[in-house]
Amino acid sequence: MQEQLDDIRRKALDELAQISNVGDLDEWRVNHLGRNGSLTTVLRQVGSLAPDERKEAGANGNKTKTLLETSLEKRTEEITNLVLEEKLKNDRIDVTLPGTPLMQGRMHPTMQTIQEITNAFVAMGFQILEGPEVEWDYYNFEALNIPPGHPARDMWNTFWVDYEDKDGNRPMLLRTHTSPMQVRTMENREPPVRVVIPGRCYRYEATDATHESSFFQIEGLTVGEGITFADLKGTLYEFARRIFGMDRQIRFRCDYFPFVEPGVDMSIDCFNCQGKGCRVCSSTGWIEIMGAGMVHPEVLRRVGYDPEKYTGFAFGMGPERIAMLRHGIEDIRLFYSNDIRFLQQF
Ligand code: FA5
Repeated sequence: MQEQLDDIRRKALDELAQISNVGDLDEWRVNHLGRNGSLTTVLRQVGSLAPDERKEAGANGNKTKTLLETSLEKRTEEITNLVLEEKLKNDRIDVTLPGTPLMQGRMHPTMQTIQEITNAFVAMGFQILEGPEVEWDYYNFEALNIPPGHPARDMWNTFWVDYEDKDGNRPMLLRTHTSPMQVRTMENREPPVRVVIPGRCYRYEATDATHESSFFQIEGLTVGEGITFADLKGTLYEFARRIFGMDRQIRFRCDYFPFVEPGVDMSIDCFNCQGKGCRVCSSTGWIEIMGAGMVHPEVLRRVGYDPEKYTGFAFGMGPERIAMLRHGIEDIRLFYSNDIRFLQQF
């Protein structure tokens, strides 16, 4: 029996040394240590030996079994390590290589400008509000002294919404300016009012370098007791200095908007040529930046404010036009053409 055990041990260990993958190891285990394996078969004969041989044969058999089992464990570990090493060698990652850079988002230049402008007004005690882009004719026109058929409607080319009331009127539209929020704000609160309202507007425009069919405006409204045109000038002067620099001059000229009286447009002296005249200011020395005026008494009366007691001023500006002036952008259509090369500059 000792000879048989020696043979099995030698053969098994030789085979084991040749094995190089985990699957073959299992086969080896079944062949030698399994229920019908070579060693198990020999050990099964121990019981039939004479009692004086049995003890020694049993001890030798167990020794061989332990040897084969520990050799299997060792070889398994060796092979696992070899496989792992091979895998590491093949799958090696150079962690020092630069990765693929992620595109980093940033704020759109219009939004940056809106934020800077509204911040300037917040610093002067204004609150920021927002309002609906699909608006009733009443708020966009009628409540602002522009009844149906009024020629002032021609100042704002309009996208009407496909909705008719029972009389066949089309009372809904995409708002053409943020001024309807003047009325909505006053309907919902008592004076004093001091708000700025940024938001998107829509006009049926033939687009060109300074006109888009969808653009932003920032509306401003202040109503209280004893507010005068001097407050309008002082506030807008302070705004212009905060946004365009300390040395700016401002100019007001009469303009017509049905919902203010008097109405003005406000210009700043051209920061490019200091008022001398250049391409940026069309050689005038001045750049127009917004419409403004004292809130019309009729608008105040319509929202239930007493125009004998309260006065106020309102203004409306286009942030894209202001961004164009500040950054020297020549065409407003660049803002919304989704050209990442343009947007990445800001
Ligand atoms: C108005 O819309 C008035 N609601 C402004 C106002 C408010 C006056 C309160 C008095 C009191 P206007 O149509 O001029 O005014 O537009 C105001 C600004 O919006 C313009 O100065 C311009 O900067 C911007 N804007 C107007 N139309 C366009 C357009 N098609 N594309 C880009 N910006 C525009």
